[in-house]
Parts: sequence; C-alpha cells; structure tokens
Amino acid sequence: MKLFYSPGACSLGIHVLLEETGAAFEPVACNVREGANRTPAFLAMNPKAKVPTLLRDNGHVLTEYPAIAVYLARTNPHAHLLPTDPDAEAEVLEAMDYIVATVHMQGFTRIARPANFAPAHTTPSEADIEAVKTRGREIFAAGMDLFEARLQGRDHVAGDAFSVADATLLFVENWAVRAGYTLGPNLAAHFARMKARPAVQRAFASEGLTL
Ligand SMILES: N[C@@H](CCC(=O)N[C@@H](CS)C(=O)NCC(=O)O)C(=O)O
Repeated sequence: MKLFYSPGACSLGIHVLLEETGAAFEPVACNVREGANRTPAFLAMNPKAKVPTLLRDNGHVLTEYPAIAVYLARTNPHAHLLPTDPDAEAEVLEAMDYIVATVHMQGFTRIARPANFAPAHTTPSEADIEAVKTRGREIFAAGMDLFEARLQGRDHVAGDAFSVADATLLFVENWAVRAGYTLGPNLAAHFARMKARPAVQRAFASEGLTL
C-alpha cells in the first residue's frame, strides 16, 4: 500500500490511522504547495489531484478522506478505529464528516486557498480574497468552538476511545496552532493527548513535522 500525502495536509490524519493499524505501507510525499499533485503521473492515478490518495496493493486507488478512513478501520478491526455499535459509529462518522466537509473544506480551505473560490482562470480582487478568508475564519472558528464544547468532560471526540474522528480533529488542531489560532482548553488537551500517541509521533516524524 502507498499513501500519497502532502506534509501537514489533511492526509496527516490518514497517515496517523495507517500508523495506528500497524499495516505495512509506504508514505509517498506529494507536496501540493509545489504542484506535485498536478503532474501527469499523479493525475493519471487520481484525476481529482488531491491527497490523501491510497494506492492499494491490488492497484485500486482509494480517494476521499472519510472513505479511506472507514476502509482502514474496517480492514484492520484489531485497531478499533471505528465502533461497531450503530449509535457509536454514527457519532464518529458525523464528527469526521463535519470536520472534513465543513471545518476543512468550507472553512480552512477558504483561508489557505481563497483563489479556489473564484471562477477558474480569473484573478480575484484583494477585496474578494479578504471576504473569502473572513468567511473561512468564521466557519473554521465555529467548528473549533463546537468541538471545544463537545470535548467538555471527555477525552475523545466520540465515545470513550480513540477513533477515526480523533485523527481527523488532530489535523485541524495542528493547522489551527500553526495558523496562530489559540485552542480552547479542551481542544488543547485533546491535541496534547493525540501527540502523546506513538502512531501520531511516527506520522509527524515521517512527514518532517515538529510536534
Ligand atoms: N474531499 C477530499 C479533500 C482533500 C483535499 O482537499 N486535500 C487537499 C490537501 S488538505 C488537497 O489535496 N489539495 C490540493 C489542491 O486542491 O490542489 C477528501 O476528503 O479527501
């Protein structure tokens, strides 16, 4: 198996989950800031030009963070990454989807890549860029506030154990800290709890990130 990741990108969450499973895999750097996701070779594998991309040993290419996370959880039941109880599973999937689809894609992407929200082949004005970033900060902050409240009195995002949702919250916590956003006390404690996990430490080291 090969994981195509960009250092510190959302693929970090999948990198952590792979480390949690103990499965054999090869991390392959695909730096999106340098355009490595737009090379003909990468586009031939994943025309969406996105990381995470998981290339399985049978040649099948799996994309979309939640699909990869559930696949890893279901193929590695010993790692207990996703509860089997339907209520607990729904809670984990709800949290993961909100983080990926809203906090990341609607929020942080507006802050980091505001030009993505302008029509293709146009140059947005400075005012348009600022407006997009402002909306992104609002969505991102609302998401972080929601998890700050949800983590009150609990160690993990959902249920009472580590799950795919915790690895997902980890990558936005990491972005938040690097962007100068102050984590609330519950998020800060969760981030510290995540960084104490050997699998997280291995993924950070592998991507050349400081803990
Ligand atoms: N919906 C995708 C989103 C993945 C995504 O947007 N990844 C970013 C990195 S955090 C990316 O590859 N961006 C490259 C680009 O937009 O050029 C998923 O869930 O995997």
